[in-house]
Amino acid sequence: TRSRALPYPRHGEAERRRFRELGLWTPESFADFVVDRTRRYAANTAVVGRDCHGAEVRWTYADLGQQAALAARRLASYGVARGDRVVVALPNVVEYLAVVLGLFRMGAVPVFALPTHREIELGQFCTIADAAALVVVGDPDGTDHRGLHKLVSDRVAEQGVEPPVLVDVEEWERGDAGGVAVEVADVAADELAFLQLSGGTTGISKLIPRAAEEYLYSVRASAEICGLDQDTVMLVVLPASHNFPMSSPGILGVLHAGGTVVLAPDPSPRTGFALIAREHVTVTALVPPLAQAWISAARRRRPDLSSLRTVQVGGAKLNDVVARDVEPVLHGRLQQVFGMAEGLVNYTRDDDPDELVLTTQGRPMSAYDEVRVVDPDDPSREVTDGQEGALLTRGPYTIRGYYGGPSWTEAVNASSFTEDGFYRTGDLVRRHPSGHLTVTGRDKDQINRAGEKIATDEIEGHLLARREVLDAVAVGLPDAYLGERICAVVRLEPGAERRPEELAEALRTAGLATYKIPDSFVFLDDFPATHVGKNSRRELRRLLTDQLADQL
Ligand code: J2J
Repeated sequence: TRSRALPYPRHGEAERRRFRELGLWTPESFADFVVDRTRRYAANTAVVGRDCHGAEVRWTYADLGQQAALAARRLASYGVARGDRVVVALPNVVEYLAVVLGLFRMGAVPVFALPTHREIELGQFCTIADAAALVVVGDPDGTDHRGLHKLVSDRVAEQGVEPPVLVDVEEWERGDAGGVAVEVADVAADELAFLQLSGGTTGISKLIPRAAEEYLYSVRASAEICGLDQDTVMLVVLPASHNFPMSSPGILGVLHAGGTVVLAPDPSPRTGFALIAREHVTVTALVPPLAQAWISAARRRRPDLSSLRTVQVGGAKLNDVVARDVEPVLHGRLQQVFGMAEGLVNYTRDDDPDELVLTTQGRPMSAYDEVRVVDPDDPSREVTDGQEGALLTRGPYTIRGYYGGPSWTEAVNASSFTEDGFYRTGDLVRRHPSGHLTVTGRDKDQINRAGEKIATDEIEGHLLARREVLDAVAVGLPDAYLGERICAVVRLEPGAERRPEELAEALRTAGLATYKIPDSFVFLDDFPATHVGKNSRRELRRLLTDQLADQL
């Protein structure tokens, strides 16, 4: 009864033909991928981790194939059908893999949310995607998922969309599988396969449409660059549904190659080190703050990290000083990864000179990635190598537009892509003669807090919704650990009391994910004056950032 997936902007016909002829794009769908790899590597260990009850689980590829089939059957018993969008908001438990592969197997379309998302985010995802179901699991934080589902449903219904059914993985495991076996779907490689989340520069979530032919190309290319094979053991400490641990080369890269995925229940060095020693982990992916925390813990505890061959760091800019400590302290060779869920992923390579590995964020994975570094004030002009410019990109696995009805995407697609299909990344970079990129800054209204992307607009919007708040600007302040932390600068009604805790609580109650709640508040009676113009909020943010940074 759900609507079919919407059409969305895609590569042109000539390009599609070219990528297929070049052998970059293949006819393999995600349903094929699940069936093929779980058969091909049947006896290998696919997954090690905890289930949602906290019990240790080890699945072979054959087990994983069965678990995916069982998950598909259970999802079908909730009414999920081929082509349906399903919002998955699960932590790093083994059921996450069963659900995602189960959805692929039945030709349904996962929407990759985070377990930390709340009704504002989940409500938007369900509305834009017209989701048939929301998949969650009881968690140690004691999230009231029934309550959350009710709040999400109310928001979705307000938009005139039918609310999703709630699928609680913990509950379904108590009952029997129910229903009948679900067949492997006959899915075309160019169909919408899943929706990934964009970091976001606007208050409205942007959903990223991905199809097997282009995405699996990036997975295969990444697995090759990173040398994955059946002996690979990858520790996943970042949220499994984030694009980095999913595909760079991530979980999908490991499953492609027949290696083992080890899911860490939490990202602490204690948990990570124990799993690395026990499972002989060969590769892991970290964001810079975690790399820093692991380095400092490893210096104190001297864990056995001898199996670790590669430590990937990405998602936010890695400090050069921290970069130098990775290899000596964590044992694995550093690989910097600069990617985005919209497409382009850059890697430093194993045989790159140390200087490039330490000071750049890598070069594009594909020879067919097109990179333009342009003058931010005159995007028609490319800057020369070594000069800072705005990064635009186009290529075989970079999207051409976001997903959703015209009211969600029209404006955002027009501003995020050039007329000739380049994605405006919003990143400022310097290109080296070797093609390596160093990220030097950002030209988008976004805060990167420990790799989590937060749209300044969104925080400001929720603050401005309060009657006592006359003006609000969210800025990212430099933070030694997080990279950036969120500071909300607020101008209150004359006479109103300054109660930062109350404002933070108000945002929480409004239903915003916790990682978006400002770390600090600054109250000003007057905001610095800006030139009037449509970018004045942006200018105001810059002025305040400079002003506050000076006071640090
Ligand atoms: C500086 N900024 C970086 C880096 C991402 C692999 C790795 C990361 C992501 C990711 C991903 C950075 N140095 N090494 O999807 O497949 C910032 C940039 C970029 C934005 C994208 C992957 N690595 N960034 O982080 O979609 O600003 O993807 O445009 O979450 O993160 O964020 P996201």
